[in-house]
Amino acid sequence: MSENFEKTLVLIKPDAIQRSLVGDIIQRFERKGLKLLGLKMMSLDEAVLREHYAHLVDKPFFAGLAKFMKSTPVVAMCWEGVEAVAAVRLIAGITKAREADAGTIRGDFAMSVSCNVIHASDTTENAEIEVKRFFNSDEIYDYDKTEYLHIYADDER
Ligand code: DAT
Ligand code: MG
Repeated sequence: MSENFEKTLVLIKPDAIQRSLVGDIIQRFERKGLKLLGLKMMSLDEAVLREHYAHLVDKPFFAGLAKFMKSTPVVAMCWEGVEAVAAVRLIAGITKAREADAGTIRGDFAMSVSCNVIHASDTTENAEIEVKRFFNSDEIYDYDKTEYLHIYADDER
């Protein structure tokens, strides 16, 4: 397998859970051609949120962000593909959902800065850390996705 294959972490946030968008969101990643390696529902506590949002703990909105992220369980997913981290960020759309491009998940499903339906890892370094933060190694599945034969050219796989 090409070294360009990457794993990335996506969280479906509480606003999307409340608004019954889980299926629509998963479908976007499936239709793109990404491979699902891990999927589970989980509740996040303050400790994991302080770690996950370490770059934001000093912001005035952090308390509200943590309360929101604890308000329901989230759906955690690990997706794989060639340069998957950037590809997933692209289809996620920018943080401020009401300005996100139409066709992106945030652009199509959300209006808010904080209630923006999904989290997606922003760099390959962070993706590695974040997949490990939310998944044990035995929760990441290794299998052949036969569809890959049609998703990538021979020299991309
Ligand atoms: P992203 O989720 O696009 O990677 P980020 O890492 O800067 O954006 O922020 C993480 C989350 O924190 C973001 O999805 C929503 C929330 N957030 C960011 N900036 C905010 C703000 N100015 N006010 C309220 N919530 C904010
Ligand atoms: Mg981020």
